[in-house]
Amino acid sequence: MNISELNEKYRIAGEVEFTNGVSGLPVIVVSNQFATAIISIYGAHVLSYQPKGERDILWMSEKSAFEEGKAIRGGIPICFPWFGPHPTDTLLPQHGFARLSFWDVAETTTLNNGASKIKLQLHQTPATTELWPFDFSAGITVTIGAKLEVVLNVINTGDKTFTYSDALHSYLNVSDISNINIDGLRLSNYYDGFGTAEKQQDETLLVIAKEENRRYVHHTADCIVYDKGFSRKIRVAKTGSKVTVVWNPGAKTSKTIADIEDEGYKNFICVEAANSYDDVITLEPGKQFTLSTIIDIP
Ligand code: TA6
Repeated sequence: MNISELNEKYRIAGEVEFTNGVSGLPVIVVSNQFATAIISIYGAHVLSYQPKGERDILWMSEKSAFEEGKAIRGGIPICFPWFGPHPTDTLLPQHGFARLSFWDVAETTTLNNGASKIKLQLHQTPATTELWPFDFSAGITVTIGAKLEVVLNVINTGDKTFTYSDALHSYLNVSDISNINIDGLRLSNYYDGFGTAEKQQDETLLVIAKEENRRYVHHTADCIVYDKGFSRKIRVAKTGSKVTVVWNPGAKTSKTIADIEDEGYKNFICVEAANSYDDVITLEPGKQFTLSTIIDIP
């Protein structure tokens, strides 16, 4: 559907509008009593969520590509049907094809409490089947209210059991990485990057003083990012996930990532709800599973 067809079918006057975003990629602009938000149809990707009177909760790279075939850097990329490199073929796209696909708009609704609900869907296509030989229906439901909720629901619509990993790869907007610390991870075990040695975090508040790529396992608690520069805290809650990823590339690695400004690493921290490691999801035909993240300023 083109922009005018989308507006005709799914526009909610004064609340939900479809338009061409950067480089013409179609986006959904939401504005209600709680917040404004922008969702890219490419990737079913929340680009911005700004509660009334607040700075954006999500970070977006000034150097992000907005181009079919490339991932958007910032916001909330959807990693599916694998998180990180493909488990057996590293030539396949990192973090799967969901963030590189155009999704279908399925629903726009105003909820009774005034929040806006947007639903997008993705099914197998010949291109996805080449990368991942299964029939599926994936839904992303974004609710923009006093909290931002992003829900990834996956249904096995085929006749073969499949296994997948996933993540809601939230980039949180912070004043400066040296101003923040993260609560909610104490006594959790984690892997460093893709390493195999499991460590335990002793400290209550995690300070990010260098590159970090921690995958906390058996972790279901909320994380709170305290940001003294912006005088706020961001809470990241989740359901359907036992792995929490905390990622910041630090100064050196940031310079090697083409779509992040050299100093860009200072302004975000990723706190991600994931199913990975011993929490990958196996779905028999007809079964479904739901992962969600809920982000707010408590
Ligand atoms: O979630 C952390 C991570 O998996 C890191 O290993 C890092 O590579 C990051 O995601 C970004 O991945 P991307 O493919 O978007 O560059």
